[in-house]
Amino acid sequence: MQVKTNTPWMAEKAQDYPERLPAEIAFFGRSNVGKSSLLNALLNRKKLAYTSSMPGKTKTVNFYMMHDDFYITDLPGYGYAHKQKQSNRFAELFEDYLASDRITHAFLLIDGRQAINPLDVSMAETFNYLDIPFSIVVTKRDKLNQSAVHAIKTTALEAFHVSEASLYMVSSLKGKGIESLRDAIESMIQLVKDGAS
Ligand SMILES: Nc1nc2c(ncn2[C@@H]2O[C@H](COP(=O)(O)OP(=O)(O)OP(=O)(O)O)[C@@H](O)[C@H]2O)c(=O)[nH]1
Ligand SMILES: [Mg+2]
Repeated sequence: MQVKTNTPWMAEKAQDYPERLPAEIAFFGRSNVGKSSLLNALLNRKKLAYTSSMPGKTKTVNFYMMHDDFYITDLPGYGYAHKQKQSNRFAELFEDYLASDRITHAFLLIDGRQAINPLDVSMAETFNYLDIPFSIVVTKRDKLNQSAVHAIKTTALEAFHVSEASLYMVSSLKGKGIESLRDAIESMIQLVKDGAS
């Protein structure tokens, strides 16, 4: 899996999105959960997508064009807005993007160290409502011991009503679980291609 261009196409509004490609994989999740870090880990790149320990780093829909004719999009985090004006802007950005009918598969990232947030559950409900297939990715696996891993798995399966096959545990920092997530994305893309031919 390789990125075509080093700079993403950045857009806030639907009219500014790039031309569609056969598939689009999107990373959703609360601010600071590790979306941009995961993208870098998947692509084996250290600083492709900007990351920060301060929440609110990503502010637009960032489209990364991949060699295999699909986009991965990195999104702002929800649940964090410094100012009301920004909060309204983000609400519109998400509304537009979700309604765009572009998303082939969404990955909903949750931080393994935190309790599942109602915002995450409502995000999953929105995917279901809009018929957007999604999987859950538990991030920062390196911060969890064995019993915490077990606990978050059980709660996540229940909270999001997904099967175990749709739950990934990753550490972008240590590279754990990255390979199997990459494989899963590649299989999804292959399926889309097979369907199109
Ligand atoms: N320990 C650990 N820290 C991580 C991991 N992934 C990300 N982080 C840290 O979490 C913080 C946030 O990472 P980002 O990738 O910028 O998070 P984001 O979800 O893109 O954040 P926004 O763009 O603000 O929504 C950074 O300090 C990262 O170094 C991980 O696997 N393990
Ligand atoms: Mg980010």
